[in-house]
Amino acid sequence: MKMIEGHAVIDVPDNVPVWDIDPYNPEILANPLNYYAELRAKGPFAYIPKYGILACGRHKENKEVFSDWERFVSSRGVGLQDFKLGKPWRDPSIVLEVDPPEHGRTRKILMRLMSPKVMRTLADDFQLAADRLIDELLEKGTFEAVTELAEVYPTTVFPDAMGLRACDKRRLIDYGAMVFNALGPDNDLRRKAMATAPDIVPWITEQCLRENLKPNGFGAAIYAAVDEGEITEEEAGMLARSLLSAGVDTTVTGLGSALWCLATNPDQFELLKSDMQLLRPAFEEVLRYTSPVHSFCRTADIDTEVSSIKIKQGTKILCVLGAANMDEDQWPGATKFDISRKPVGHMAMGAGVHGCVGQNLARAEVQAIFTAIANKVDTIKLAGEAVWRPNNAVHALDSLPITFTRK
Ligand code: OVV
Repeated sequence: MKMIEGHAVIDVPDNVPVWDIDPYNPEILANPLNYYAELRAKGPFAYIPKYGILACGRHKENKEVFSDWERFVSSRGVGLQDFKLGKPWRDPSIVLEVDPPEHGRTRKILMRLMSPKVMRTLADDFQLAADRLIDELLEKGTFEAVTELAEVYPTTVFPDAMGLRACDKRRLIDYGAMVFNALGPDNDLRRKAMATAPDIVPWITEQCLRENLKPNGFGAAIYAAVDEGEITEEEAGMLARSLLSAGVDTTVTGLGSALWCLATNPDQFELLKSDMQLLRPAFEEVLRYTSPVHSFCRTADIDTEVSSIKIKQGTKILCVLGAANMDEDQWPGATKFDISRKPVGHMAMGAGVHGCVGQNLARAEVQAIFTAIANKVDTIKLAGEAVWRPNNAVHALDSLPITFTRK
């Protein structure tokens, strides 16, 4: 059996075009729109010979593959590596990298922590922190929105909500970036990220222990499930690890992209200020338009068929969520950022049983920041070039110079 990047290489299925491209090329990762459009134009799937995988870019197939956990499993890994054929770099996540019915048992616990009811108890603290940060940035006028806003806010409110006793902003952000880069091939991006593992991983593991989590946070609530006999002590540590893996870098990315959308679409910012009802749809449109998680894989666990294409057991499918979110057939005028669009069914938080479990928390953070901005800021302007940072699974800004003027 021929292997590439830890998975079996499949033959080209009938009626699937071969596309000689590297989706993990840093230039493509930084500015992916042309790649997204070309991938959709190829048809339901394209075969990528460099990795021996199928990629899908249209909304229809992305939705079908992502929603069907029985045929397209997560337990074989959601990156290029097939966990059935080799051991991953860390123990598999007990919520992301498992299938039902096991998945339901662990997911249920995280769902409870992230319920709208729990979010309401956090709202005042989140708003206070957002108001304070936006006031500080208004004092500065011009600032670097990635390091001074996007990275600051989640690393202020999340460790508190989690109940972390120690807060190392850099390690929290870099761990997320590492976990997401690890989903790609063994390229420079992955190797550079993994080089930080010996420093970061033991620190993360330690923060996930019961004694390092304060009462009242998400961490303590996870350990309460141990005391109820729902999960083991070790599983609690693993669930805490999931929150630290997926809860920081993603929201940092989403906030940076939200600022970029407002700065580059002043008419939409005016619209938002004039109608605060648009606050939530505005964030959904940010998600659709920028797709913070640009791609995730699934693995076909049986021989099957999607859109009349035969897919063999063991096939890795690169689901390019960013491309699905720009599909004109699903979103007319897709390349326009339009906060009145209400893009129900976007793929930025996934779909189906594995849909982002922290989405209420992400929305609560952005709600607080958008509220503070809409109340206090008159104009948002780019003060320099926006630069994107390549990552094998995340589409994030590297730098975003911004000028705020006061209302
Ligand atoms: C990168 C990522 C996304 C979602 C969940 C997890 C990780 C996890 O560790 O559970």
